[in-house]
Amino acid sequence: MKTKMILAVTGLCLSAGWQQAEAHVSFATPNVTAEKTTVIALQVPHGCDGQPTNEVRISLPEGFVFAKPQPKPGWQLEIITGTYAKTYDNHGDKVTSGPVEIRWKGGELADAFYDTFNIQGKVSGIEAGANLAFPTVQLCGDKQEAWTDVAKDGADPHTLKSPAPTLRVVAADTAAQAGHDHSAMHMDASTSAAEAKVENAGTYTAGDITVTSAYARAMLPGQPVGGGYLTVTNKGAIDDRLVSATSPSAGTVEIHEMAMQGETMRMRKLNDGVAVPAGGTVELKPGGFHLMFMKVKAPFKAGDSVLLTLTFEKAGPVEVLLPVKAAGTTGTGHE
Ligand SMILES: [Cu+2]
Repeated sequence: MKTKMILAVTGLCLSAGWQQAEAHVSFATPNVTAEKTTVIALQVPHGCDGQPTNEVRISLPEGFVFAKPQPKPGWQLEIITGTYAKTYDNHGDKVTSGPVEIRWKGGELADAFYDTFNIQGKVSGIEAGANLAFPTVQLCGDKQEAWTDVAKDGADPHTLKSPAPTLRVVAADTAAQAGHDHSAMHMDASTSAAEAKVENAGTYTAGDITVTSAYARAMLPGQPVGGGYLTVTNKGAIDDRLVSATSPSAGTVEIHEMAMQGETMRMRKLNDGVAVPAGGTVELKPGGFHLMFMKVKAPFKAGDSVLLTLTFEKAGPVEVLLPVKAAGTTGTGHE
């Protein structure tokens, strides 16, 4: 498959409904609770260039332990074991080795079909807010599809051509609280974890709109644009919309969306901004909606703060200070 990243500068008429999950191998639930036995569901949305999938291989990262795959009718299982880098406690037993790769083999998943592959396991010894990548390969006869690109720490997944499916680790206590409520609370759990990770992230309010977890990425030398991320919550009963953003640190600030259209990852400018429905929460995050600082006056450095004014249709302007977090080794995909 040719996955290309295209910066769509023109007003492409993209139909609603396409999502990253439709084209990439990904997990059904993007968050995983630390230190709790859980089932993760890998979604395989298509074959390799139209060929049916005969084998799915998933590598388990350090910190995802005591893994047990769920057998699937029509597929044989192979579990490859290895030594863990750390020692884990399994109900009092010290465990130093276990499954490091799982293979479902000998099946036939037609390109027109979708399926999930489940693994029970536990995330242990990993900080909340971290991302765990599970590099995955689909084998289809003599073809293969490798989902093995992993963003370097702090890097923007914008630049990944074939991203490995990842899970975001959520703190056990936050998720436990969320568990008492309906599913919408899970969003709050992940937001809290993200907040906890960003130092000095403030809460900014105008009317019914609250902005939290705001940050910008440090820019690499020669990188022309910077990325900004934040979470917007609308506590009101009326739909609102983030219509524009400005910053004294940049010539212009654009509202972008990164998403899969068919098999192509596209970046596009949202001229109408982003809707924030009544009672809803919208996350601007790497790989999804985000702010793009264009014509940046001086490259953002870790430890700096970037002043940003967001303008909402109903709530009006909100001033937000974005702490700058360290960048990884990759850019934003806007070069
Ligand atoms: Cu962008």
